[in-house]
Amino acid sequence: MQPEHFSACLDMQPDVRDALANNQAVVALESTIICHGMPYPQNVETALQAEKIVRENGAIPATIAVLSGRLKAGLNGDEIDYLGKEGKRVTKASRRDLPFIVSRHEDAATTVAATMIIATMAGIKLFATGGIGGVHRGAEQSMDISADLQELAHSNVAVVCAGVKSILDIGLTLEYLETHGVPVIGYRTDTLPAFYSRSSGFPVDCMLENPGDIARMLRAKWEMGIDGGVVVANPVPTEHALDGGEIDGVIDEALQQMRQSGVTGKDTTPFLLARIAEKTGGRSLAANIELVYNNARLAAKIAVEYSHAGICR
Ligand code: PSU
Ligand code: MN
Repeated sequence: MQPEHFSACLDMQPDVRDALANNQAVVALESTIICHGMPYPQNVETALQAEKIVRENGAIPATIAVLSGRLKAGLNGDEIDYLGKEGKRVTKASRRDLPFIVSRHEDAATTVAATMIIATMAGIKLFATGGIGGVHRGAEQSMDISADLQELAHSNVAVVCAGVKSILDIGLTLEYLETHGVPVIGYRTDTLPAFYSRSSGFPVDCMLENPGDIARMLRAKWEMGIDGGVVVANPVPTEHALDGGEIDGVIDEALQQMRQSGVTGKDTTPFLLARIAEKTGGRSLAANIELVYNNARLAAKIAVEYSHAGICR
């Protein structure tokens, strides 16, 4: 399989490069979740364990970040540890930020959008994370809509996530995805999961029951030349789910604190995640970690099926 774009700024880890050259399964993992989504040391433990789960399920993990201006498709353990310890001192980079980071030889943690860009350069089709960005509540005033959604509109990468958190406007996020032609698959669920809880009540476009069906859907989309990403929504495992009503109350309080503290822009998601973890006594963090593992597992299974699926041939 040839990378879709070659970039002289891209470094691929040897096992990632070899796997892609041999049409073997690879799963991208993001790094904003490491630097801005979780505290140290849970962030490093989660990132390493997610890589292990990807391997146990037959795929090669490629954790993506920018180090000294080099786009990295695949990090080693020391690099993950470095990012985890640096945490919020590392810039959170989305599409608009990458040119500054690269030209100034800086480090950056990549959001879903920036990770999709680098995955596309490398030729990686499957990507596992916790949650995607979306249309924020009150976006009709703030215009705060994550660049993740525009990237999903254009980049040919499937993002396995636990749905959309209710720090966002879930209904508007789904409308935005529909407008841009981004399919939303529910894995064994017909409603969109709400990250910490298993259902938001909003219907998904299509429920699919197994990784092979998802892989064939992806082949069909991209072999027809219908460019753009796909959201694969995978509910948090039942035993780790939080009660939807409780978490909504916590999120409402956190949103109020955010408005009072004047936090805006790209600082909003990290601020809200930290407040929610405080208010749930760490239970939200435990759920977050488990849903990342669950997504890494599913993404690896889809990547394996994708590597031998052929719908149109
Ligand atoms: N949701 C989480 N944890 C995260 C993020 C989202 O539960 O760490 C991160 C992802 O990297 C996502 C980014 O791409 O936040 C979205 O940020 P923004 O809304 O600024 O685009
Ligand atoms: Mn934003």
